[in-house]
Amino acid sequence: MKHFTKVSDISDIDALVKRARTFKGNPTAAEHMGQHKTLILVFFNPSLRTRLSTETAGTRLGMSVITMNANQGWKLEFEDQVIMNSDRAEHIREAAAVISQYGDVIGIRTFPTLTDRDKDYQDHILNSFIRYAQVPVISLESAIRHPLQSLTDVLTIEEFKKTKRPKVVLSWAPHPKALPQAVANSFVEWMRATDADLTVTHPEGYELAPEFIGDVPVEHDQQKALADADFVYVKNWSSYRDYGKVHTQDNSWMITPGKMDLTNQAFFMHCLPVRRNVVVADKVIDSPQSLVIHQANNRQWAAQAILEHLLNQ
Ligand code: AN0
Ligand code: CP
Repeated sequence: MKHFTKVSDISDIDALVKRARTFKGNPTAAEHMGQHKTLILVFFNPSLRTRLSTETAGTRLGMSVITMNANQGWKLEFEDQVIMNSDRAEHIREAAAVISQYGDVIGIRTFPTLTDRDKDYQDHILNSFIRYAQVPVISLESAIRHPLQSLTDVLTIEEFKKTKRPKVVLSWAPHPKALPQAVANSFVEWMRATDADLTVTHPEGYELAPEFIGDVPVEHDQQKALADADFVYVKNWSSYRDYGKVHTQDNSWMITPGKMDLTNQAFFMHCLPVRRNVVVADKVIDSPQSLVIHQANNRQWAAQAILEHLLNQ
């Protein structure tokens, strides 16, 4: 059974991006293919873009869409052979099997613990759903990846790039809260699978997991990294090494007009939500070089292409 949780689930990224662009030009291109099929989206934490874009995508394919907010009150047990006398009222084995009785595709959104690195990097919650579900599962952002966002970002770069192999810089930025590495991990994973010249820049201590960064060049001098960039993708993440910790909120890492001046008139990208004047200065996010709303728009076409891909099996 096909699932969608990571780049290696896709054998032909170009074809998928092409299909997403087709949907962008013609949203009703496959308006009946999901008829009489149900999409069930389960959110263990809040979402604006992922929720609305995936609901829209399912509806445009003719699917019925049910969204379940599971961030309050629905406490699932994921461990096996436990005596279930805590506040966890239902086991993942039954929960995933039950959802599969009603849904033809299941989407799961979950955040990491940011305290238990091993469990997070096994993607314990998402993989438990996959193990016990009887239908295809889509990751709506897991503990360590955000593949719908990354597919969107590949699509957006494809639309705006002026050279075949653009220079793309992923820059860490400050943030007051500890955030997952998911968006950064996934972005690197997808950039490595496409034709891009990627550099990652972050302060010491924010190294990404070795299995994600691979041999991608890392430059600790942000200004050096930004030189001649065509795309600047900005995201905060907490430490992987000192797991889940925020070492610095050094605001000298914020993206400012002066930093964008170092680039090759680069486009500014961010997955949103973004903290203005912490991560990026107003002048940059409000400039014509900012692609953040294009990215949000593209979420629906990426989701539509993925849903069609999973229904076609
Ligand atoms: C989340 C994160 O960094 O993973 C969601 C991004 C899609 N961001 C926040 O919680 C602010
Ligand atoms: N970019 C993104 O996934 O946003 P949400 O958290 O609002 O879904």
